[in-house]
Amino acid sequence: MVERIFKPHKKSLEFEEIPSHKMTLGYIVDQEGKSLDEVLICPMKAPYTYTKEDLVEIYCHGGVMAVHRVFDLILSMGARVAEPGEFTKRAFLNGRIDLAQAEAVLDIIRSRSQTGVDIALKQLSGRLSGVVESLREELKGILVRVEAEIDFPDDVEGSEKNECVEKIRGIIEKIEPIIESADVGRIYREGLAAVLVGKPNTGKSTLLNRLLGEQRAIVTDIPGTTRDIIEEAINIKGIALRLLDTAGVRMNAGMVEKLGIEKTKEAVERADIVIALFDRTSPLQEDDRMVLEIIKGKHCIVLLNKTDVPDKKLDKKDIMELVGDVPVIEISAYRGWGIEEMKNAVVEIVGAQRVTGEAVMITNARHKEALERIRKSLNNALRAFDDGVPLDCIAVDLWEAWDCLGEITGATASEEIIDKIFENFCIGK
Ligand SMILES: Nc1nc2c(ncn2[C@@H]2O[C@H](COP(=O)(O)OP(=O)(O)OP(=O)(O)O)[C@@H](O)[C@H]2O)c(=O)[nH]1
Ligand SMILES: [Mg+2]
Repeated sequence: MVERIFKPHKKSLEFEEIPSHKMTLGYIVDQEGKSLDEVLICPMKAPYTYTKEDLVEIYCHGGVMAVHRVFDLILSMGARVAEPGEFTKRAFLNGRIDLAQAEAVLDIIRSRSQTGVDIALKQLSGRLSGVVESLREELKGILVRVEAEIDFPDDVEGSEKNECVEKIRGIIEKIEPIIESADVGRIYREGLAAVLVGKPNTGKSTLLNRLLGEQRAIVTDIPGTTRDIIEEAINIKGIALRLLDTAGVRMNAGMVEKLGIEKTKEAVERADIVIALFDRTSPLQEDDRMVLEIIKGKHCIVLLNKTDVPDKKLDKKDIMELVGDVPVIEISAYRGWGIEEMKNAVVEIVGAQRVTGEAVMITNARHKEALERIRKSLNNALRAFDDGVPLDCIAVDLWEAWDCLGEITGATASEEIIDKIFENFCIGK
């Protein structure tokens, strides 16, 4: 089709002569010969393309009109808009990438932090798939032995069983750290919900503004300034944070403020991490105790704000005793003191140190769920070996684990799973 609508600037050049994977300049022209835009086109011959099929890319000028004119022309000539994820789905169906790699493409598009992209890129390069494939090979070795023993029970020695048990244990040991990495991985991909809480006037909005580097939230010395939750995205040392500034928590609040406080409590419930502020210039009050109550049991960082004021009425030691095993950091949101230390505490909570190594990480809930099922099946098999259960029953557990491993890379994934994955893609890609 493109040959009918593309006129190269070099008049003598026939469309078929344009080399694959090379850019050529020309016009897109409609049926009447009218030029719609000056463009670059890049024909790409199979199999070295995204989908392993013949592709052509057209680079229009930016803006809306030029793109629409070219787009409408192509549609009027019989092309159709790609379904969500269709290109990546074709790449998968044509065997260029496996399912885990296809999902990595989605993760790259959606990632909200640099590290999230790094993890997804590793997955796209086949790191996870490689591990899954090698685990499948190992499991296949075990299955071959178990099946052989079922078919020819007299030919197999007793030590075989011990060896299988050892090998299954080995697989479980390899799976466990990957499952554990999922929570950290999710945080890198989606970002971490961090909520600022404290009684009114402790400096929550000042801290939000400080971290954003702009005057986003209104700051006044009137307690109860923030009423509704303000959410902003920030990045702390590679970790994407959805930072929520909330209404100050206090006992004697008016109607509107009370509603705000309810929202604060809900936000704390849902948060991955809570940053609680206390004002060093005032002694601990009933409202502060209410805050301490709300944050109990959460991943928490405690900040003692306004350390720039010499007259301190709140003792760090007292607070440390009250909160237990939680970092307590002295800051001045106003002056920007202690902010670096606070950021390090956030990184520590997220467990970023686990990302830097060469270990395989997963970010995807589907992969985690599949790995958990594999671990369960393998543990069932181990227990069955222990209880002397007949081998054909043990084989069922092992086959189940085998199938689940295949679900991750798509080797044994059902059509339903595959469709669901690609539905999440944006149009086209
Ligand atoms: N000296 C000093 N003043 C601060 C600091 N941080 C905030 N303040 C002041 O404290 C007052 C309250 O600050 P906000 O940031 O509005 O406090 P908030 O916690 O958001 O208050 P609510 O929205 O009412 O819950 C303002 O007058 C700020 O200028 C600080 O580090 N040092
Ligand atoms: Mg505020």
